[in-house]
Amino acid sequence: MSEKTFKILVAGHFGAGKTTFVRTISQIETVNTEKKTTLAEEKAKKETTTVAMDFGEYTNKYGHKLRIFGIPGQERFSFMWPILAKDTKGFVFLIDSTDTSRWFEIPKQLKILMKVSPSAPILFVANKVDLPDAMSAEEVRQKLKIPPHIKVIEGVATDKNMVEKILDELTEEILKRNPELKEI
Ligand SMILES: Nc1nc2c(ncn2[C@@H]2O[C@H](COP(=O)(O)OP(=O)(O)OP(=O)(O)O)[C@@H](O)[C@H]2O)c(=O)[nH]1
Ligand SMILES: [Mg+2]
Repeated sequence: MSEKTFKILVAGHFGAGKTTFVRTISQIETVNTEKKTTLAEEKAKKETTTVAMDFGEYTNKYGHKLRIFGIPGQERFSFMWPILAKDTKGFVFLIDSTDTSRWFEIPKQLKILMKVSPSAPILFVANKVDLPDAMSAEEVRQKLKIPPHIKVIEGVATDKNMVEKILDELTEEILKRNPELKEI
C-alpha cells in the first residue's frame, strides 16, 4: 500500500446514510451488501439494509487515496464493527439530523469502534440537512452531549461536494496525527 493510501470508516446508526455516503463519493464501483429489511420498524424506514459492509475508494486533489469502508448500522451485524474498525485512520460518524428514533444505538457503536482504533479522529456529521426540520450541527451536539473539542458538521450524503468537504476535514485531522502520510 502506498504511503498516501489510508483507510477511513463511515459509521453511524441504522439509516444514517452510510451506504449513500460511500456511493456518492466512490470513484470505483462500490462493494455493497444490501439485503431486504425484515423487521416492520425497519421496513417502514427503508427497503434495504447493509448486512456486512460498504467499500469504495476516493483519491483527493493532493493524491491521498482513501479506502472508504462503511459499517452495517444494525446491532445484529455488530460482529463486523471491530473487524472493520481495525487499522482505520479516521471515522466519519453519521447521524440522521431529522430523526432521533435510532440514536439510542450510537453510544454502544462508538464505544466498540473507539476501543479498536482509539487514536483515530472522529468527525461527527449531522446528516440529511437538506430535509425540512433537520437539526443544526449545534443542536445535534447538544442533544448527544458531544464535547466541544470534537467536530460536528452538517452534511448531505447525497451531495458529492459536501461529502468531499467532510472527507477533506477528516483528512486534515488524520494528517496532523500521522505526518508520515504526507510524504510521497
Ligand atoms: N434527503 C437525504 N436523504 C438521505 C441522505 N443520506 C441518506 N439519505 C437517505 O436515507 C436513507 C438511508 O440511507 P442508507 O445510506 O441506506 O443508510 P445506512 O446508514 O447505510 O443504513 P444501514 O446500512 O441500514 O445502517 C436512504 O433512503 C437514503 O437515500 C441525505 O443526506 N439527505
Ligand atoms: Mg448501509
